[in-house]
Amino acid sequence: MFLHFLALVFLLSPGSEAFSTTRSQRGRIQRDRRNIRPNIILIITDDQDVELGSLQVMNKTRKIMEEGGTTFTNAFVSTPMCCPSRSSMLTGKYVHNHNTYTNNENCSSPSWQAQHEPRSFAVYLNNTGYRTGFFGKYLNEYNGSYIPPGWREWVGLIKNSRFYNYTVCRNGYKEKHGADYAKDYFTDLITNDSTNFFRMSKRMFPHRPVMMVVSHAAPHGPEDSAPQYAEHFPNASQHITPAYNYAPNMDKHWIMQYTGPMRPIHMEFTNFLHRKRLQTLMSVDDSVQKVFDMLEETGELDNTYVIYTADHGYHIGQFGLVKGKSMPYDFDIRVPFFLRGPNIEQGAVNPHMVLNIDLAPTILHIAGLDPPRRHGWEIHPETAGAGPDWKQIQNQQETQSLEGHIPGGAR
Ligand SMILES: *[C@@H]1O[C@H](CO)[C@@H](O)[C@H](O)[C@H]1NC(C)=O
Ligand SMILES: *[C@@H]1O[C@H](CO)[C@@H](O)[C@H](O)[C@H]1NC(C)=O
Ligand SMILES: *[C@@H]1O[C@H](CO)[C@@H](O)[C@H](O)[C@H]1NC(C)=O
Ligand SMILES: *[C@@H]1O[C@H](CO)[C@@H](O)[C@H](O)[C@H]1NC(C)=O
Ligand SMILES: *[C@@H]1O[C@H](CO)[C@@H](O)[C@H](O)[C@H]1NC(C)=O
Ligand SMILES: *[C@@H]1O[C@H](CO)[C@@H](O)[C@H](O)[C@H]1NC(C)=O
Ligand SMILES: *[C@@H]1O[C@H](CO)[C@@H](O)[C@H](O)[C@H]1NC(C)=O
Ligand SMILES: [Ca+2]
Repeated sequence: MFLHFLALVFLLSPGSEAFSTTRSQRGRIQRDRRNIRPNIILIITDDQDVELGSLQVMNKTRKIMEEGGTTFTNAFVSTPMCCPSRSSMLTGKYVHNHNTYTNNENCSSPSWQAQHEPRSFAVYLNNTGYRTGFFGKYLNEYNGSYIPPGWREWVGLIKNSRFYNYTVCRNGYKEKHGADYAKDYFTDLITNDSTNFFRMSKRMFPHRPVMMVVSHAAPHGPEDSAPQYAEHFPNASQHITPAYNYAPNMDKHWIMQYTGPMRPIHMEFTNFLHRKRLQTLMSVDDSVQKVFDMLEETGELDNTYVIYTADHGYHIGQFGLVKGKSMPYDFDIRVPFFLRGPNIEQGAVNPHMVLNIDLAPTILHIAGLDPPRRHGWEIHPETAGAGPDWKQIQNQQETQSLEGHIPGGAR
């Protein structure tokens, strides 16, 4: 923003003939830009923790999203499991209103397809002229037999996360991938496809805003890293938090009362798993950099919002639980949440609570649409840096969320 301002001042100072031509052209482009609604890019990772320090190794992402945007330090998902959380992200609804309670039953089911999927944020954005694209992991039971409504460009992974030997549905056609890094590595494939889509959209339809989702498999299992990162972090130990191997816990729910301390072989496994997860995230870090570079190259950086988050957190040894998610504790419900873009304060930290159900309303708000009644509440870019108005908005949010808690109530 500051650099942008400097450039403007520079351009407005009197100069040569050549200079004034540039100036008027630039001025026209600036004016045109102001009339174009912002682009929105949502980057999602699969099973990425906050508590186990996975962001510590993502230097590029932190530079772009943390230094370049606002960090929400109290971001949570309402249900820490893949398909339920993803269904909430798409619709802005709590699980008890979209009825996807697990990764199997009702995940991408006929009832989901009939009742909820036609009301995802993509549908509203496409209907008002956004060029929409989805790239990557969708819902665990998605089988590639259809293209979900609202997505103009669709590269959806069939079934659960994989890095090699997977099939995607590419605009209706099933495309099989093998295990050749240069051709098939999933993180790189969706990075290439999404950035190409954005560039092509801007070339062919320079006046239309783009909304795209880049939905990574990392750091989910099978944790296959790119070959160049396969030896990284030999002794990484960020997962050894105060809760690591703290068990049993008689003051917690029944599973925790029965879960005892890990054996040495389990602890060795936790170190191995943590290392593998970090290795896969290096390619996501590169991906975020590629998306950022593409935005700079196309001149769209100043008119683009980027959100980075995950479908839920993760545990590796916390309270003696060797690995996994779906527990109602900080390590599983907390997620990374960064937002950058026009009017978003850079380097700010916002401690107020945001949820996965706030994503859809936030995206609709940024797109200039009046969010239909949902459970979540939108983040306003002007106050995202926890400015003076935030509290008022937060109060509204709390009122709304309470109403949303009534099953079968506000939809
Ligand atoms: C991230 O940056 C820090 C500080 O410059 C450096 O020590 C570390 O090696 C970097 N990590 C990676 C994975 O590049
Ligand atoms: C699936 O969703 C339907 C309607 O949305 C609901 O009636 C049904 O109970 C759900 N099934 C399960 C197993 O939750
Ligand atoms: C894919 O899922 C749809 C329902 O969403 C179902 O009708 C169809 O039979 C499934 N196809 C395959 C190949 O499993
Ligand atoms: C996008 O919206 C346009 C205009 O409402 C509609 O014609 C088109 O079918 C929609 N495309 C998708 C993929 O939903
Ligand atoms: C991919 O499939 C091939 C052939 O079945 C197999 O040899 C290879 O180990 C698989 N690779 C991965 C990473 O799954
Ligand atoms: C992605 O693009 C890069 C640069 O063009 C290329 O080297 C790489 O092989 C591509 N990867 C995939 C999986 O398409
Ligand atoms: C990792 O730990 C091993 C055994 O403690 C040690 O020999 C090695 O130097 C460490 N590697 C790094 C890169 O710190
Ligand atoms: Ca997940």
